[in-house]
Amino acid sequence: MRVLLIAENRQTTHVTAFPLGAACVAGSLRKAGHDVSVLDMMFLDDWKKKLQTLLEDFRPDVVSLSIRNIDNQDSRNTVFYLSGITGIVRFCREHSEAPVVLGGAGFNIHPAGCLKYLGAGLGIYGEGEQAFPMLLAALEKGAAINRLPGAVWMDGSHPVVNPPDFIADLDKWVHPSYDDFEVNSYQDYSSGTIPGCVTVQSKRGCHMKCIYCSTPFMEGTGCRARTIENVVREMACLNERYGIRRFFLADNVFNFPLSYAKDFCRGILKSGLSIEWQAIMNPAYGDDELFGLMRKAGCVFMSLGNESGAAPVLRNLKKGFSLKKVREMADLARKHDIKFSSFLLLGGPGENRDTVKRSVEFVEELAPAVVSLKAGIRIYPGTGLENIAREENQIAPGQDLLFPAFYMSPAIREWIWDYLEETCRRHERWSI
Ligand code: B12
Ligand code: SF4
Repeated sequence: MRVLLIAENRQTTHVTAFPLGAACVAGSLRKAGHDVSVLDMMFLDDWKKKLQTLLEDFRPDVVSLSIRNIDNQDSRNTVFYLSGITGIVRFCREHSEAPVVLGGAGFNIHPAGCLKYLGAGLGIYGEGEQAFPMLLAALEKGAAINRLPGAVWMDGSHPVVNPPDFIADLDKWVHPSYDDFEVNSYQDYSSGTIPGCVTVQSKRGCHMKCIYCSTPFMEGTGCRARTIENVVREMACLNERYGIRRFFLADNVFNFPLSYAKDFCRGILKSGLSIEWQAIMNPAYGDDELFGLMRKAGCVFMSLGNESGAAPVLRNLKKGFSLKKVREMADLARKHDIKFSSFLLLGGPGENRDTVKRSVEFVEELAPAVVSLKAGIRIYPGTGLENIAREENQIAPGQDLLFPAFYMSPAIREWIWDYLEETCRRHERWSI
């Protein structure tokens, strides 16, 4: 089939995020024998012109849309990106009769809500590599789709969502088609705090139980890893073919399993690649050997997801690590010359004036290169935080969490923003 795949994200918050999900889907569609055309909107000035040309010249049998973010997860300056995406779906409908299939990390937050809101007919919940070709095969044959894993469709005016299957063997299915994207532009364009880079992913899934997180739904609770040779080969190929030397590991938790993280670094060292990379680290796992290996292998920066500096709040968020461990990780990073950012996600259950103050003091003591302060936690459907928010009437009965809603401890609501603004005025590289 002729499949048009649109990567809609144009956000440059922190970084121009490489559309790795769309690249993975493009790769699997090509492998399944489809004729694929990709439209990446990130660097386009006039997407309508380009999209119209593609719809008219390529004449897709199916139009598919990769949705990365539905909102900016920001309780103070909330932006609901999905409203902008309605225009893209409408435009496709006006210029083509092809069915529109949705997918992506943002779509996975609330597949039923996205499908209905955008007025599209079909979607894939979860990973697209295996499920999307299966959906296309069914469409081609005119077969039923209601038993396909991850299939999302409209039954009259009601969206129906099938549970996803998680890919067991990532090596077999994950072959991102980087060639379909302007990888060099992603490396060259630095928009915010993170220098331009290209993303790679070595594993999926997270076993942790942080009460607000959507990842276990999207990627499962078991860790599934690619072989290290495979990931390193991909990075070497990007390096040789396009001169890519700055990478971002898109893994939710780079440093788990610890032995895998160490082997990954050893794999890069063995390959002789001269690159720089950064990763998202959970403070729960790490030792001197890991940090030494990371630095030698080219890691220059890590996002240390400590979220709070007050033990009772960490416990309530079910973060699964201690403040002692966070300090140890920061010390190791400093020792091995890896810069790091710290992130405070304030306002969770049990947060009060004392815990906020302790968190700020804790981060001052850590002295990261960059600090990001957020108050109010986005309530994602199906999470423990949703249950707490409902019990405390922070969300109304029946309130649809497609639209951004935030948990905010009542004890800090009145004064938190003034306090954070004042805190940022005292610290050069801290921001809200
Ligand atoms: C790495 C990451 C980052 C890095 C990005 C670094 C970089 N250079 O790219 C950093 C930390 C900078 C970041 C920033 C932000 N992020 Co972020 N990020 C992630 C993370 C952990 C992984 C994304 C990724 O690359 N995944 C790898 C690919 C392979 O997976 P995928 O995109 O999901 O694609 C698969 C499926 O979705 C599906 N699929 C994808 N497209 C399509 C299309 C079709 C047609 C089909 C059928 C299927 C399909 O198949 C793919 C392969 O299996 C996700 C969490 C997560 N678990 O997904 C959050 C996530 C995407 N981020 C999120 C958000 C909100 C943001 C920010 C807006 C936060 C902020 N306020 O700063 C910014 C926006 C950045 C931007 N410019 O867009 C949210 C989005 C949810 C939402 N509310 O909309 C997520 C889901 C986290 C969460 N809360 O659960 N992020
Ligand atoms: S460690 Fe990260 S990805 Fe895992 S559940 Fe917690 S916040 Fe989510």
